[in-house]
Amino acid sequence: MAVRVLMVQTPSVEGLSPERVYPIGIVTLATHLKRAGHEVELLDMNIEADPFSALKERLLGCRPEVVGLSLRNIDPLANRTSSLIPPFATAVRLVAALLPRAWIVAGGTGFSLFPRRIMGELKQIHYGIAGEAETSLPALLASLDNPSGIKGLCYRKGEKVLVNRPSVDYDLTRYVVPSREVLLPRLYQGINNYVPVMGIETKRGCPLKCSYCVYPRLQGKKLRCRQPDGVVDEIELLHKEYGVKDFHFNDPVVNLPSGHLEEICRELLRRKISIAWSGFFREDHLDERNIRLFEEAGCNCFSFSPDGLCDQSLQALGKNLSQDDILKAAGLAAGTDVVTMYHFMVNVPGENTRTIDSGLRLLDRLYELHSLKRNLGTVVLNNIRLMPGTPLAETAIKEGVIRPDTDLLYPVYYNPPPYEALRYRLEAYHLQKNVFMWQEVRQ
Ligand code: B12
Repeated sequence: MAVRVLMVQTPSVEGLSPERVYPIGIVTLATHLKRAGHEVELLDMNIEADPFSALKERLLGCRPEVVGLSLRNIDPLANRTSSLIPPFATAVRLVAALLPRAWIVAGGTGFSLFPRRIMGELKQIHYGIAGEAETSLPALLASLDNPSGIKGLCYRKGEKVLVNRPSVDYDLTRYVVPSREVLLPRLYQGINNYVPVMGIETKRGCPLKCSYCVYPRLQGKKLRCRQPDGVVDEIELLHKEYGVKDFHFNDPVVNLPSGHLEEICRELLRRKISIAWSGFFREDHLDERNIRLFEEAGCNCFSFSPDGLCDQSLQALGKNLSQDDILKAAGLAAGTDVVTMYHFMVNVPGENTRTIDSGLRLLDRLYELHSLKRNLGTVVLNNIRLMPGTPLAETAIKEGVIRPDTDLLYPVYYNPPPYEALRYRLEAYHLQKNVFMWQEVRQ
């Protein structure tokens, strides 16, 4: 039976932050729901001047039987201590108050990281789906009164919240391209300064074992790749039909497995599609040939997240990467006409005067390498946000940095003494180099 559904992207950024992203998760789900015969409307609260009035208006105008609330981000990360749970909780309460008979279903990455915690607190949520939901959400809509055996389904049994094992097997070789007709890309034009608004998935899954990261938990450990042709068809369509010129490849790591991104790039070149794109690259899978190919095919930013600033930190973070790998990749990227960004974690387990010194030398080397072409965009330095179920959260408990019952739903960073202020010191060190490089001021 056809159900009337409103899918809502709840606030993903703090009020004044201008960088928004096109909500590919709910657009993907709306596409699947429409194919299953449901009537679907979408609302992205992030592009509304008055998000809660917009939500109220849409709820009363559309009168949905099911409201899907997507919680993408729990908090803004980046050392900030604000939370996106309060606006999410408010959205839940508003739906329940205005439409007491509607089913409220929650999902999204933020929700998937804390399904029990969130449903335990927000009793108005009837169901949740942890993880990907292309198959599970249509299955839930077909059995709202008595769903069973649905992957990732979060449901209540008395006071308890039960969570089925999430899906990590949506077949990406049969990927259904999200229909951008349901939420027009032009609504997002001109909002951002840095981040490409439009994301494209070329794969899901991450086989790496970084000790602080939740990506394998969100998408599974196995790489599931789309057909390169299909990815390029999607880019071509977005470029021709909607005038999109700038894309972000939303994969956890864009150049894994070797060969897949290369095929996409060759196809972009073969079809002479002139667009710009970016993604997060793994250092040890770059070489002279593929980096040239990536540049030629439109890469306009190499983002690296080596995270560890020296070999000991890289090991502590489970990166399976060395400082030499970072420098080799940096050398390759520095030789292109593309901007490079580096992300590092500061005050990681085992930090000491030697690791700090080695980290400073690495920053020196990166700036030296990039000084010739002045193509180092920035270095982002963060403390690590502790996430439940990660090896680092266990370490933090063992070290007494957090208690076993510390509520990780709200921002908690790994930043024990005596190096709590290290981030500021490294930031000052890097920022001067960065500004001096771009302003051509000699030190
Ligand atoms: C690509 C990406 C980015 C790109 C986005 C580019 C773009 N234009 O889209 C960039 C690098 C710009 C970025 C930025 C940020 N990101 Co980000 N990002 C990702 C990443 C790797 C993939 C997200 C994605 O698009 N997946 C593909 C879509 C299709 O999947 P999905 O959204 O998960 O949707 C599926 C399910 O969740 C579910 N679902 C979704 N909604 C709903 C709703 C309902 C009702 C139901 C039932 C199901 C459901 O079904 C969907 C289909 O299967 C994730 C990590 C990951 N592996 O998931 C982090 C992630 C989502 N990002 C995160 C964060 C925090 C941010 C930033 C705040 C970081 C920062 N400080 O700048 C910003 C915020 C940007 C914004 N405005 O929202 C966190 C969120 C968790 C948290 N700690 O809060 C994640 C999980 C990464 C992490 N570090 O843990 N990000």
